[in-house]
Amino acid sequence: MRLLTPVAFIAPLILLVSNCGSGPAPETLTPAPAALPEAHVDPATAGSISGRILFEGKPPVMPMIDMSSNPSCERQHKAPAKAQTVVVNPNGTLRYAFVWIKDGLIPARWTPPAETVQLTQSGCIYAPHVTGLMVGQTLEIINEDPVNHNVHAEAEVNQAWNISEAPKDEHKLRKFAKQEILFPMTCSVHPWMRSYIGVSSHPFFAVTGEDGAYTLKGVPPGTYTIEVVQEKLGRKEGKVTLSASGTATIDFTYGS
Ligand SMILES: [Cu+2]
Repeated sequence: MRLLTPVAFIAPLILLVSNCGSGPAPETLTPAPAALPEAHVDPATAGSISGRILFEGKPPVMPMIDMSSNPSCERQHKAPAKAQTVVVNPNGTLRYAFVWIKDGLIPARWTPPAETVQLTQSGCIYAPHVTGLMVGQTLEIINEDPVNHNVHAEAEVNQAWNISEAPKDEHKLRKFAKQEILFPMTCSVHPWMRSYIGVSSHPFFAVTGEDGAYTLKGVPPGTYTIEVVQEKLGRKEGKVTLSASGTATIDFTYGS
């Protein structure tokens, strides 16, 4: 057996001693950036901002999605599914428009809700087509299909990622660290699969539904820039002033 020399015994002891010095701890050398104050909304003066996202002109015809390359996907649809790139509701409004307060809020740290936001792969289509959630909130990704999907967050401000999700797999949970409005969520297996994610640092955002309307509730009084983002038709913004306990309305109109 090889005997250890006295030096081999002493060296680790010297290292231990040097680590117990009385100098400043490393973290005190680089002060943390000033944290934003926690957001506070006075319910006595909060109001709401609402409106509709209108579409003027002839609605574009959305193509049928060709799933023939994957019969397991195709079999789940009685009739071919339509692309959801531009969806005009029967009342002449736009569905799947993301609306949010782009500017005007006092800088603050907003706490995300504990509830997860679900994104489901069903019939090899993402549902909902557009999803909004807060920075730090959990996105729960579900695969209801009998096929493998590959969930690809094509984020640019946030870290992009690409994960596979097998049928009946455990739901994948992901959070986003930064505000980013909007970025595509695609599937590397099925090229037609495409949805959009909006990550907001505050809770004042909405995605329009079948009525093409939105309401942002619990907003402090102030003057705000409201922005609408539509994946194909682009961005529009407008200013609105909300009085204490008031309601403000701002509509946006896209055209063909
Ligand atoms: Cu897929």
